[in-house]
Amino acid sequence: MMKLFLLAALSFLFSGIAHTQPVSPFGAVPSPSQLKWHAMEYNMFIHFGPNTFTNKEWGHGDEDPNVFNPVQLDCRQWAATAYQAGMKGIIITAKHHDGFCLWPSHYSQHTVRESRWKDGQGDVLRELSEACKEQGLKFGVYLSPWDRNHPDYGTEKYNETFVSMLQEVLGNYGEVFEQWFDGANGEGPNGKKQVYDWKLFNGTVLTKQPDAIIFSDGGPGCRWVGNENGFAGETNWCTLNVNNVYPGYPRAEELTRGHEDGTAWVPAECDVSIRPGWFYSPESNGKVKTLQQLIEIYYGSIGRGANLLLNVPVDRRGLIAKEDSTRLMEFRQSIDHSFAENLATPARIRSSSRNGYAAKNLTDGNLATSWAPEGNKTTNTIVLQFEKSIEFNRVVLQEDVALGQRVKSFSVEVGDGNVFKEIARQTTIGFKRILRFPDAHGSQIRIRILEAKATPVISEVGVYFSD
Ligand code: FUL
Ligand code: CA
Repeated sequence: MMKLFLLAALSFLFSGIAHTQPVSPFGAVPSPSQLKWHAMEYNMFIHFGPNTFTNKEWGHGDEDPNVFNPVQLDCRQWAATAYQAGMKGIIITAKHHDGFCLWPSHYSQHTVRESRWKDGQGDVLRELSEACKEQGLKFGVYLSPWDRNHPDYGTEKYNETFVSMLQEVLGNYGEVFEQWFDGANGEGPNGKKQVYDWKLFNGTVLTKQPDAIIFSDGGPGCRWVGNENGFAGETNWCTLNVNNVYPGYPRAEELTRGHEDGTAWVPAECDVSIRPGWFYSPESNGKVKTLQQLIEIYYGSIGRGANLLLNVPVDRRGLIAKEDSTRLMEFRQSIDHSFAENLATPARIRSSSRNGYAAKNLTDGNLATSWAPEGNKTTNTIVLQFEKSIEFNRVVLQEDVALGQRVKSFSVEVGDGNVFKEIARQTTIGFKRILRFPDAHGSQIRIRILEAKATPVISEVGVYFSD
């Protein structure tokens, strides 16, 4: 009798557990390193090299290496600035199109070793990778396949030369979080022709740095957003049909939005410069982007689920100029101020929820816990109930992208009692979606998932008032 009772109790227990079905992944999903990359959100790009000293954007590769002489170079100043700006990593142009190597490469005669900087004994990658480590930042490298200096360029041998250079930058400076491959080529119809061996390049990166995110027009780690203004599409899918996209892909506008139902997870990265050019020039000292411009870029990139890679060109001394660092600090303060207090934290949340995906997970500040509705419904509502009327003008939503990107459209409504008024409507959410709207007041906020490709899974909801 006792045995029977135990069995019955056990089967009851198990049936309870059976109801807690984890949500299965949908479509293409990110790798663990892509998930970590998403969480970084905001990184610094640094364009630095002979162009810094010659007022050029695309050096020809015939520059005297002695033009490169940043006598006050201090990578700790760069890293401290990036850190204080709230950035998580720095990506440096180890070699731009002019072919000049910021490290003493054994595979080139056009490097820091040939310059008079530190009597040819310097190594910018060494100094920067060490400064990043000290500051707790991640380190990344840009290496241009297009090379206007190297004698091998335009011959079969060049692919091997480029691989050897990659092995140096990826093998000698510790962990590299992102490898940036520029798709630009200005050779023109009568120029040198080089067929790049992308398979070999990508394979080399992943052999040397298995966790590195490879940036190019088509990934595989992350993709160019299709413009250099800092804006992702209002609709932004992290997925891409990778077999159709290649470096130099002409239909760049597709990269701005991604491909819904794309075969691989290749999220967008918005690269944009804080000045009009990518490299420093004294003429651009008065042309650093305004605080308002940077704020628009923030909402247009991070606010649309992309990462922001903001270029801060180091000057001729080898320092970040005060015009740029002052603006970076103003920008950081402004964003911190806007998102200082999540008003959603004390709210009571009403919603249908699946076992193991409770509504309280939406406001626990933990991206690893999430809410999902009961059953397999693709539409649903979440109501945040406040003790008294609140004033707000920002809503932040984050999908649990570890399980794929699902939401196609949603709206935000405000209410008191039973009447709700729509204040915003948007399409995709992805890693993060920030909505901005005029000041709204009410004791209830209703979020409606209007269309999704599969059961929506949301990790966090934020409500803010920015004055
Ligand atoms: C482009 C390059 O041609 C620019 O000089 C710059 O490096 C930018 C980030 O990418 O393709
Ligand atoms: Ca959560």
